[in-house]
Amino acid sequence: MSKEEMFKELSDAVISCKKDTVTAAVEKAKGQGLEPAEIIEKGLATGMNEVGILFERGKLFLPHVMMAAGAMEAGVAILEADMPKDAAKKKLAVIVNGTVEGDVHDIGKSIVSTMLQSAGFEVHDIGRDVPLQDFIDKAKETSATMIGLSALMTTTMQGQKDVIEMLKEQGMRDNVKIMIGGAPATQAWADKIGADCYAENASEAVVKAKELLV
Ligand code: HCB
Repeated sequence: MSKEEMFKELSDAVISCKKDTVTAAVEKAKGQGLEPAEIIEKGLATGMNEVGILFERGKLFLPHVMMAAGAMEAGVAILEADMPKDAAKKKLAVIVNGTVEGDVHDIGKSIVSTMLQSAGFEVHDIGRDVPLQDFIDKAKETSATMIGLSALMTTTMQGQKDVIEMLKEQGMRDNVKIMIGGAPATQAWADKIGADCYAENASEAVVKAKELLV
């Protein structure tokens, strides 16, 4: 089976909303030597985006989206176990990562945390629907030099801007770099709110976070 066919099988498995189908497809992809990052981004995440489109068009309903999300999480969990932890190695930087207040979407944010961690960052994932001040408090507590802010809804992306404003008010803006991500975020939005970088996906988040170290 070609890589493209395998990606399609992974994507279709998520659209099927069936956990067993997803985990079987992930095991098969692993067996064929595909990297965890490409299994997630080119396979599972493509399927999840398609689920979003079908939901928008009224072809799938919320329970289906929840089942597809659970199935994708089960697939990602298999891959997370294979990713290097490098606990003994010196950490590149400390990052606080979470999904902003009012927003429960956390699949993408968690993938970003895992990939940053396996790339050598010390990641403090503070979860989803996180009160905005908690990002700042956690950064102080852990001496983090980066904060990752995920928002999946147009109604919650304002939280990304608010954290930046709160950092300025609290005299902390120069101490931490801000990375933003999530489906409605763009480079233009990052520029507008004064974020240090925007990452479209987890691989890009690793590249951009490393660039911020320089
Ligand atoms: Co949800 N939902 N949802 N949802 N949902 C979206 C986001 C809509 C776009 C669907 C639609 O209408 N087309 C929409 C938002 C519309 C808007 O903008 N206003 C929407 C809605 C409306 C809602 C509810 C309000 C529905 C309702 O209750 N009526 C509700 C929200 C409640 C709330 O938050 N207060 C809701 C609930 C749900 C769940 C629970 C069923 C489920 C989430 C489960 C979970 O996360 N644990 C869900 C899902 C799964 C989606 C869609 C279908 C997929 C999101 C996803 O997981 N994508 C989504 C449609 C879409 O986004 N196209 C839909 C896959 C991951 C891998 O991609 O973009 O999250 P990602 O992450 C990428 C990337 O963005 C980047 O890297 C990640 C990995 O590559 N990235 C970062 C993300 N965060 C980063 C942070 C960084 O620092 C750097 C990079």
